[in-house]
Amino acid sequence: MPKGKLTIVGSGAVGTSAAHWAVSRNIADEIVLVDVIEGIPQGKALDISQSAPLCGFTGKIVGTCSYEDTRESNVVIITAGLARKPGMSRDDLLQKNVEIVKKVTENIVKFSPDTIIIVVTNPIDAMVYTVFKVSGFPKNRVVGMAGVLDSSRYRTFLAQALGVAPKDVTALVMGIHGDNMLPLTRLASVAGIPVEDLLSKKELEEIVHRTKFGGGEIVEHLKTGSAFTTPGLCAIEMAQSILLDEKRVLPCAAYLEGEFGISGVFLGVPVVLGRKGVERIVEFPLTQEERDALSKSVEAVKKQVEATGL
Ligand code: A3D
Repeated sequence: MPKGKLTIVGSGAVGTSAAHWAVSRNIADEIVLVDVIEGIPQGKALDISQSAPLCGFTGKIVGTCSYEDTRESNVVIITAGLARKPGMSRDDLLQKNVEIVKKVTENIVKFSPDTIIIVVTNPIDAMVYTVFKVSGFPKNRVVGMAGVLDSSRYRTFLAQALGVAPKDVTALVMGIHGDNMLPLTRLASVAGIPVEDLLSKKELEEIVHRTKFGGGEIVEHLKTGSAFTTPGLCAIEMAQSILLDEKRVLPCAAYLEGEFGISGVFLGVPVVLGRKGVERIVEFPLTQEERDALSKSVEAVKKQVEATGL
């Protein structure tokens, strides 16, 4: 059965990582890596293609600066734009990245009017809105990556504190990709056992705090950019669920129209991802405290969206 065509726009750190994971997981028949800098996507695609005999990739990988090559993509991941440096917030990237993301979206829509777009460029909750507005796509075909990464960070820190295998920890982070995100302690569990029964309140508070600032912690170490290996994998986790119609339940920035009592913004919520993109938002009851925390996320996202001028 054909798996489809995947385009990754932006061949920097995250785009290259995404291409690497897509090849190692063999999730597409064709992978197209795009950038504005001549030579970069071509060289990187060639390098990655030479891993095929070792990892079992059976498709084709193309590096290009021309959107002609992206024609009829089934899924497009947008990573084009500036990344954070120490001392910068995600909001500092907004104005420059809005311009980049607008241009990229116009080109994608021109050659792949039926595609599903996964947005990674920061500040993600505003960039995914930008793609939604500029593309004119229905809400199921535009989605943002952040919750998969924040939840994976949360699960990692919980597993480390508990001394257990990370894959046995299940946890959900909702809301904005920023300081006001909402790691849900109430729902985190290890093999079905609530973490609240295994860790103290203080330990859990420290883990929640580290999760919220997990991206910044990496930026402080790297100094020249932000996290890329796991962000690339998270985008591929989403692309794979769409291309292979896996119907995974993943936390993603999805457009809300009344779910969780919120409308008119993209916000991190659990969704079912399949061949049609965001096939369903999984709504469940929140406590008053969680609803209040989510409201703070909504206010922060609205401010970002206002700043885009869209
Ligand atoms: P970087 O390594 O600088 O790569 C960005 C690439 O985009 C460069 O190769 C640029 O040449 C390219 N580019 C710039 N303008 C265009 C354009 N118009 N068309 C095509 N390509 C273009 O950055 P990165 O890969 O580390 O990060 C990329 C973006 O992802 C940044 O905005 C990061 O903040 C964001 N990011 C988001 C997350 C989330 O969890 C949401 C995680 C990590 C990074």
